[in-house]
Amino acid sequence: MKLIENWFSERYSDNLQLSFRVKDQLLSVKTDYQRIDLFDTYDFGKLLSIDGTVQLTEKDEFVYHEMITMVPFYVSKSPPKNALIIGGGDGGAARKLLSLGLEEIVNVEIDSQVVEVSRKYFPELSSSFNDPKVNLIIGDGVKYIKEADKKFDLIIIDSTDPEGPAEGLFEHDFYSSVKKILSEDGIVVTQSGSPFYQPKALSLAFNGLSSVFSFVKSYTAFIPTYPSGFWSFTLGSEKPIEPRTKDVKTGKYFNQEILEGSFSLPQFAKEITGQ
Ligand code: AG3
Repeated sequence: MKLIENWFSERYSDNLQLSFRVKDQLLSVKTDYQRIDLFDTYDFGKLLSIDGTVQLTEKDEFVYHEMITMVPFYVSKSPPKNALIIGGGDGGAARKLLSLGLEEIVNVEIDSQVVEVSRKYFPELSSSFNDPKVNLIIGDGVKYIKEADKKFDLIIIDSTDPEGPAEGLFEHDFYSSVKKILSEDGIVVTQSGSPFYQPKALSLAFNGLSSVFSFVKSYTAFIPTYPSGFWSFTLGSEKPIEPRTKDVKTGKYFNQEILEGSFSLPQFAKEITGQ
């Protein structure tokens, strides 16, 4: 008879958490940057957590990875040919970009252990790192962007939340160095948190990008394993951000209607972005 059930919980506040019943804990390591845990959950398959926050699960990673790649791809003035990913050590964003036909992808992840864990437990996502079109660099994204001597059509900030090591990725100075390495029609996207539970993440990203770029827009997606299940992303560009109206590929979440509809924000979210 089994007497003990095991659960992993992400705590949202002192009074609220989301719990996953787990079959097993596959890994727990403290790296130079953060704590990484991996669980085998009943409902969502393998789950990767960093510092106690859900980063991805096998079952719903497709929503996040499609939305952080396909939306910027299909709203940018001309189709991006090369891209820079900051974070994204699981390989999920790079994998989607390859499927969109990008010719060159630089992926800068600060923590080599995220890559190692993903290679072992999420081989489908991390297989993108074996593609010769992807250049994986283990290093500090902020430093890379400051020193880069080439331009990118698409820059994706696939980071953890702005509490902790990723804080600097939501600041004006960082966005202005991003702008310097974007090509003329280029576009940047960042994950910007749950509008309901983390309004500060969204306002930081929106205001930070607005202090640097002429055009800034936020959009949202349904991601069941992130706080509140309602997640935001924010784009910045020097060119108008307009959804393409034809020849748009379909994903498992993404389609033409989502491309347009994800920019319709509930009033409370609009107000966070000061609109
Ligand atoms: N990076 C963003 C995850 C943010 C989740 N936040 C939370 N659970 N509180 C996802 C990495 C996937 N490539």
